[in-house]
Amino acid sequence: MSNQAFPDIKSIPFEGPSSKNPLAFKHYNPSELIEGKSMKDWLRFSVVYWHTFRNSLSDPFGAGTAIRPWDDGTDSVENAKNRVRYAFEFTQKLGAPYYAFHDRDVAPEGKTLAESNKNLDAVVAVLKEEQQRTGIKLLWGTACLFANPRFLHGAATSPNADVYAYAAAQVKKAIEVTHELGGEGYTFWGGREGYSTLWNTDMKRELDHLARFLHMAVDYKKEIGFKGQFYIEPKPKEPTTHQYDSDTAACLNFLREYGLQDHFKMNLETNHATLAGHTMAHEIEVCLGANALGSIDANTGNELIGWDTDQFPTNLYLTTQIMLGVMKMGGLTTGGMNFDAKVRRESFEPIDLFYAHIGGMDAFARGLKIAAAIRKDGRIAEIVKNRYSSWDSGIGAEVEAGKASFASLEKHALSHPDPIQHTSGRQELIENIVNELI
Ligand code: XLS
Ligand code: NI
Ligand code: NI
Repeated sequence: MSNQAFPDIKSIPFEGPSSKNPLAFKHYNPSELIEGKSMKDWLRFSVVYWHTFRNSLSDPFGAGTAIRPWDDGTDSVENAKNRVRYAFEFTQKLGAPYYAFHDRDVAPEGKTLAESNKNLDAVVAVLKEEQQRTGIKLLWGTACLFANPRFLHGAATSPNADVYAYAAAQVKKAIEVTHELGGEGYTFWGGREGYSTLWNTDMKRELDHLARFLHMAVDYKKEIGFKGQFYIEPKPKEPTTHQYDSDTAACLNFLREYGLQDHFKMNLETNHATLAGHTMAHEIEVCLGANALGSIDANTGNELIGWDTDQFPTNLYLTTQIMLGVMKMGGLTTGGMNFDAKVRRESFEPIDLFYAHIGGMDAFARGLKIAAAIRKDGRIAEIVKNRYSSWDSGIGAEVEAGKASFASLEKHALSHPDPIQHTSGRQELIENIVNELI
């Protein structure tokens, strides 16, 4: 094993659309300005530790296939520390400015909580060194509250209070190390917060506990002066039958019900949106309406498979719609495009990690350029504007201003011709314009 995992790769250059070099970007040109902001700043790419450096690519039917020469195959702290160097080598050569991790991805769990914390501290010291050496920053940290069997009934929604306390202690530590590493956010994905069957579940009590848990997290964040953004990551099912954070609407309702709405934004993941029976564009719109779009787990599912396949995003309609949403809000602030995605079990060679990320980054760069073209073109915006033009004056404006009543609306309806079949929706025309600009 050399002291580099990829000694033959210096960095992934931008070579433009005509390049045939598989280890070059065709569209992601970090310094290129789009609407006055660099691609790098619009996209804020992030590599995830769990899939890219820890996923063995096993599935329920077979063992892991991933070849990762830099791993010695043990779960030792030494190996974990060593792995950090290779993770940063990869991320730096790729040119991604951020990474994200779960506590248990980066450091092995010990026999006791105290030992796990000690292991984590040892690896965090190396993460810190590597962040300083490379300038790569932490997008968000999180705690793994789903892998260990102690969490089989959930963590913050466990029926067992000792498990709940353990989970709180683990999150406390994970927030501390995220803070220490200058993380820009902290994610709560409800690993097993949900139920397998309602027959054994007191749902209301579990939700109350979850809300308490999050309130304590907010309190602790303030106490230690952690300024990063808290995110909730919606997902409707898997591993549980029903996850409480099932979609953005459910999360927003929960946060409002428990007075937590000022402290959390969403970390939206495409594959979770589609599992919920929504498009990613739908989830983004719901967030935008509530000023709650925080960050994006950039992946995609498979249309024919009903679980979280976490594939790298390559669909330009998807990336275009995501970027239209992000541009509408003027760009992400603390969040980024976080590749919560894994290579297929058949793509087991280390170099496949580069191909996967390059493809995802180029797909988003194209999505960004196409979204900018759609905005500049203006025809779609014009169609939408015209579709609502009856609200700009007259009775529509009166309703919007709160000046109408059922009586005034009835008077209007009786004195005007029947409004049958007004403006066409122009869906096909809009789709043609999108295809023209894609
Ligand atoms: C799993 C989630 C997970 C979160 C982080 O489906 O996507 O990876 O992003 O805990
Ligand atoms: Ni995710
Ligand atoms: Ni996921």
